[in-house]
Amino acid sequence: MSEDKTQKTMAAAIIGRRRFINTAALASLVGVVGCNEKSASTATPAALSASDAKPGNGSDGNVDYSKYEVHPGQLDDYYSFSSGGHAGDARIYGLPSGRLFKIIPVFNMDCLVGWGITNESKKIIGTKADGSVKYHTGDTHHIHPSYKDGTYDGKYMFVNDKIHGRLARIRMDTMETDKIVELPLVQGFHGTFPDKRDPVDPAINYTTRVFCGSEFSIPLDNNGKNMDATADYRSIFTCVDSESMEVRWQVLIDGNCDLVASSYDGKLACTNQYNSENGAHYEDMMSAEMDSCLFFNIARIEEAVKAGKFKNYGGSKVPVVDGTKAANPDPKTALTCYVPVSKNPHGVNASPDGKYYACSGKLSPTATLIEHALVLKWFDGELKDAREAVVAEPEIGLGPLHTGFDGRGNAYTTLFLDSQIVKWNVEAAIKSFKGDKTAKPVVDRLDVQYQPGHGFTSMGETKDADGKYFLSDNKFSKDRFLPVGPLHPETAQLIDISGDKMKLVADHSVYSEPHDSIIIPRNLVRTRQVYDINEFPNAVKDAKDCRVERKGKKVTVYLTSQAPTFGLREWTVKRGDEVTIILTNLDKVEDLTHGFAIPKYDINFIVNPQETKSVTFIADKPGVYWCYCTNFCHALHLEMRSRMLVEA
Ligand code: K7E
Ligand code: CUA
Ligand code: CA
Repeated sequence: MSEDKTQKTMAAAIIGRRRFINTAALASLVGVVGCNEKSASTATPAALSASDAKPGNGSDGNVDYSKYEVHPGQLDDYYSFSSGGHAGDARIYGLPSGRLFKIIPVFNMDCLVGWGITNESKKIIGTKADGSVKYHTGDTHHIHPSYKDGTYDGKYMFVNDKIHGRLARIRMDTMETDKIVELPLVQGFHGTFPDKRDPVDPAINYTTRVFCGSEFSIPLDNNGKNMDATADYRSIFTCVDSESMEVRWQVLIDGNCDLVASSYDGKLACTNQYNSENGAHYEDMMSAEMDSCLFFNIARIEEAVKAGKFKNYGGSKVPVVDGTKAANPDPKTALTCYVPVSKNPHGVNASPDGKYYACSGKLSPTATLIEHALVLKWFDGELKDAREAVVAEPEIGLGPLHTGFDGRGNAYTTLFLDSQIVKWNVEAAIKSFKGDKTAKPVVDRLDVQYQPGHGFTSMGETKDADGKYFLSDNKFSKDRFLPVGPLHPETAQLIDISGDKMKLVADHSVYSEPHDSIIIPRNLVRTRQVYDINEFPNAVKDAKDCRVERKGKKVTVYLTSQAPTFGLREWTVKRGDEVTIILTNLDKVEDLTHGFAIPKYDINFIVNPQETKSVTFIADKPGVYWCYCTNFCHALHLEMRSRMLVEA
């Protein structure tokens, strides 16, 4: 088919389906979301058995798959860091192999590493007055590393918890969560993005702020007295300090926040709004033809905070400035700019050249392209209308969600309903928007299996986008893998975008449910192999220091591990004692991790080389307990044990 004919056929298909989606009753719309024509025809999952699977579906005779294999002993070229959704964790994969390397516990409990079990991890997660973990669940949607001068500095990654409104920080040298903050006045904290340089002081060109958007509006004083006055519900935009992880300031807004993007010059942050209606029910949330992409003028907000132009709400001490439309009538002093975009947008992504933001339509078959410089002009009072900042709105297909960029002027958007990735050219989209009929924004389409959510390009969220890979994190896998019961794995499909045509080169199964990910070349990630024993103030630095100390009913057991022994062969406590075990791993050899478990006391954690961890529990069950090493460390690993006697 000629390019022109392809374009026409695609356009006809889009328009045909668009009419359907716009006129369909709400009930059928929900039907479309759950099951489109393509996915319905591919498989009947309930009846699928291993022998029914059709290998080769989507495979292409023109692709040399061996180019993307990673052979035994070879290393991957890229890391992929992924948020784990309602598992509450974050994951590290290798690309192109798709091999899973590590699951980083963040908001969830993890009995392998002892996250949520050790005193140190409980302190990070947060505890109730009685010392028990405050929340056991988390819902991680977005993960983004810290920046220096528009690209990753390898220092931190930031992850959100949608459920409880928390932001976590992961240290990239150890790949462990080291701080968590709970945002005040927030429910449904969804989008998050670090700034890419400090906007106030040009000399500071690294991440100092992390922006957080709250999706659900709630009464500002959520005291149980207001269910129905939804006009008083509010959504809040939050800024967290990347070093102290304290909340710096918040902005009261109209409508809600969804995804968040930050600019490359540090001047703006933005969030797409799908519920500018402030509706409480979904039909209310889609009643308006247009919603917004809301921009925040960071310097003005920080000046307002400094000048004391803020309020406090709901007992929180965090300054809240007013970013509502009513409070910001003059663009020249406004803290916020609401750019109208088409109906219920989903993601918003900044292009690597720093010039544009792409907002996807979700309920409109379009992407809206907003120019950074024009939003700044609006703030200078030079535009009549914020809508003038929109420079393109190409029709790209049904259910557009997230966009990645290749650094060569092309955008790649996931189409949830069409189960496709669409590649479109930014300059062509701008020309077409200006009325140039010869400009054809859409340059390629590729079917994915099935219903893609996030999609992202290698280094695509940095100024160093390399245009090599696009990964499509799909929400349904249906017939792509051996059936494993009603809960299917999801598919992460690797697409080579280095040529004119996208090439699907691998299906990777991923544990439910990956949300967002990023792809980083391996040379930007520098991890440590051994801890510094001095990092831990409570370290037991010598096996000779192992001992039991008693202060009343409080007993501390100082313990070391060194393959294949623990520093104490046995020790005794009394029933009712509050026992704290401090364990330092004295082994200095890379990869020589030990574990420590006590039967019936629900204790299980690991200590990496030169690391110290501790646990505290009440010795309420008399008897002899074998405390054993859980991590295979030595030929005498099974013999690596110690005994605790709890005297009756
Ligand atoms: Cu990043 Cu799924 Cu939370 Cu889009 S959201 S798909
Ligand atoms: Cu130490 Cu196994
Ligand atoms: Ca809406």
